Amino acid sequence: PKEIFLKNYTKPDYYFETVDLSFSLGEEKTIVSSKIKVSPRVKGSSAALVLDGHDLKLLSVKVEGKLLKEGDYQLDSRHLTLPSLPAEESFVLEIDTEIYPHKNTSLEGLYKSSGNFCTQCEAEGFRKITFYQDRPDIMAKYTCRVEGDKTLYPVLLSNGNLISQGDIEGGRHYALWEDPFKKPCYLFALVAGQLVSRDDTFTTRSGRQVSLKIWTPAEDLPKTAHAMYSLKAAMKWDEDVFGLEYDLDLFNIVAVPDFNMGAMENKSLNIFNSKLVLASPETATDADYAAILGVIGHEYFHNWTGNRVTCRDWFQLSLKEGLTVFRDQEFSSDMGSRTVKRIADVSKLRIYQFPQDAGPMAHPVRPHSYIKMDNFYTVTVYEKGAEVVRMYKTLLGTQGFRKGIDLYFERHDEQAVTCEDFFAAMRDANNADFANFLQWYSQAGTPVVKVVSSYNADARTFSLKFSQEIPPTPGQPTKEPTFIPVVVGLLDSSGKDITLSSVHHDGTVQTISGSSTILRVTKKEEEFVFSDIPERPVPSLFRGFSAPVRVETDLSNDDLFFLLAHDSDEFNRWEAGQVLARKLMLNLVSDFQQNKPLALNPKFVQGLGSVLSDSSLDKEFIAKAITLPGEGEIMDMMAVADPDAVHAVRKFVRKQLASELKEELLKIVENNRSTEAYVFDHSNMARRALKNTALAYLASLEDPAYMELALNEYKMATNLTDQFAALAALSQNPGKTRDDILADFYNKWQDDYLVVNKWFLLQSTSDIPGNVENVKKLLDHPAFDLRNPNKVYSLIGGFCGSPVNFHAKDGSGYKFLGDIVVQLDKLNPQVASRMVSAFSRWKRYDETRQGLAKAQLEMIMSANGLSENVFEIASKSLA
Ligand code: DPP
Ligand code: ZN
Repeated sequence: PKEIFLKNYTKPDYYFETVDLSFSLGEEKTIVSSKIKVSPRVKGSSAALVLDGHDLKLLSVKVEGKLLKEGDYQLDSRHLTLPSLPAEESFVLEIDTEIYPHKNTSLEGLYKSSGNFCTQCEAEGFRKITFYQDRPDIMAKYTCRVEGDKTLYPVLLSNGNLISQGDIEGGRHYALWEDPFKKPCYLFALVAGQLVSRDDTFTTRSGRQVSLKIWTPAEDLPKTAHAMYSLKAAMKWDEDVFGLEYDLDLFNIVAVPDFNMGAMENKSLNIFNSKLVLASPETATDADYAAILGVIGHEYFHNWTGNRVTCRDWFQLSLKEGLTVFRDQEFSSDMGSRTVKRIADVSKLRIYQFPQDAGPMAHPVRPHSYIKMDNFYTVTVYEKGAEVVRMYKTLLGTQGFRKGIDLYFERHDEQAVTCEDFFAAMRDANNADFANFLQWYSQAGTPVVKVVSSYNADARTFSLKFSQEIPPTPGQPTKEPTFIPVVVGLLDSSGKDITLSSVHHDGTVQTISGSSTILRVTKKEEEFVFSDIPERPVPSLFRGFSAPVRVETDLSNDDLFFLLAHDSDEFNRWEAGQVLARKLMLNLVSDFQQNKPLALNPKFVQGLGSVLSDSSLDKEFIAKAITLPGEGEIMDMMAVADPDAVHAVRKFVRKQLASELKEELLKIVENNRSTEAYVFDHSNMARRALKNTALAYLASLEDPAYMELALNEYKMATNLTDQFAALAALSQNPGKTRDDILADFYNKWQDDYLVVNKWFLLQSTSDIPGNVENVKKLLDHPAFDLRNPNKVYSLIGGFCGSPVNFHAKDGSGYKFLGDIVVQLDKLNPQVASRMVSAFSRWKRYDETRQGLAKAQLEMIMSANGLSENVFEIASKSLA
């Protein structure tokens, strides 16, 4: 397999101006005809034109209407090369190919899902449709004619506007689509099938009437109301916040059950994994409703950040993804609670991205190289990339950030650009000094920032000394300091923010007014001194998580309890509780490893107890504040990760908290029930979140009274959020109640595949000892199918995400995954590669586990016909 490097980027020798595609869809094969107007970048160029192609049968090639003979071109398994061309001026290239969508289990290119045709081209799937320069800096105007059987495929969709349609002989019909905007081929889409639509309209602020359609099989149509609500909310929000309007008269969304990713932003024809479209109160949880809102927003926002302005090459992926994730985070914040959304996003970063940044697959927000681009649709490019965008906003403020965005579109509309172009727009629109900020794009690894504070009572000054260190990552043994914005406030002894007047730094004095300020930390070591501070303050650092770093401070436990109780920055109240919990759990882990008895610090119980009963707080905030850090987060902080000890400790702390706070928890359950119809809004979701978190705590006590309570909640529930939470609470404890209730739930929902996936997930993530056997049995369950990515993510992904059983010391979890990866790789390399990633941090564990995991990785590497996708992850993990 070949590695591709950013530093080797060169401009294409040929551009494509227009592309006319024609598909004749069939049951055994599909014929794809393309007619491309090609123009040389340099007139008279003698360069060869190299087209990508994969799993295609070439039928014919014509240049300027003249059929080429074998020998006029070269064909190998990945390319079609045309050596000598009439390259003085533009010319017309026509290619016919044959493809086999019904056999395509990789779910990239053109494939069938539940009997319907659909496409997925990003990153490099278009080459599985026809020979093409499959790279994002080739932007062309497309037409697409789709022809198929009228009964089997009554609906024929592609990008842009419908130009004409009609019947043709043999029971077939056609539709001709034209997209007026230039686009890279990764945004091409085609859908054909038996679908019906929910229709609505949106009038843009300049008066354009946009027809909105969400397409699903007929039986799912009632479950599209929330998706339509989300789409209209997103369209309005982008106008209000960024001044960005939709640019065509039609916007289509299609939901398909078999899809590798969450969704795809194809121009005017978004294709979605159905789990991110379909929802009803009975079949989807609050988390599903929120995810749908966020992802519908995300894909819609790509219309500007991604489609109108796209990436020059795939190394720039974060240019569109980091920015669009940032936009969807902001959208969801504005639609719900900003603090709670921030907590959820930061947790996600810590749980998934920090470990990636510390492992063998660590890569910068803009990677330097890849073997398979699909492997770089990562939490680093997406979530850390969004944090990088957020730092611009922190530094520039809302208006300055907006000026930067405006300039970005003014300069680059309909272009394929780079991360520097975005940086330059932000800088130039604001005359800003971004110091060494660009390091965020090129260096991997999570910076570790140490903060030491000191108060001088005589001088009334308070000093903060920062030092930063970015750990080595593969290929990057040493790092340069980067620009870290630190938002700081200082609390006085009553818990109020001190009004800040000035800060000294590097021989200069900056005047401040307000209760919080941004310190620009750009060096390896740096000191900031606040003046006129009347008493020793407690500093609240990195408010709102102002930079994606790990922070180590000299704050005492008393300081942290104080912040938990008083910080005016709600995010940092939560953070203080998490820091305390992490410290306390780490200490308990070491007690556990030394066979010492475990005891929970009563101040911690008190601290959480007072949050729990503080009626001035948002209920979802309370739910988050009483939720302990995950096992992975604790293991991350250990020299050698010990999944058994961490699991035992987390369970112990949960039970102890439940037992000491049970009266309060019970009150919460009782006071937060509702018999009203389901409403998706923040206050109702917050109420349910708090009630269900309390219920899970109570059920962990294994007390028959609380099991009865949970059983009752299960039976009385009027929506899936409450019902599934009660089921999850009950299924913590092995036994007959658990078995019965799981069976009952399956019987109730067996006809709804999305709910059944949740049922798989609940079982696969269980910490019940020896759960691997249960998961193996579920592989043979009639509702399971290895070809469907969602099912794989639920059953196999879920299992690997639950430390005790995946890391079972007998190696049974590793063996299970190794076998599955080899099987899965033959069907769907992208999904197999996601699964094999669970092995990537094997060096974090003890020697026995290391040996067992390594053996599985070696077994995978030796498998016949291994895909480049799995090869890249497995080989880098072993390196
Ligand atoms: N569809 C994926 C996303 O929107 C890749 N573009 O993030
Ligand atoms: Zn995206």
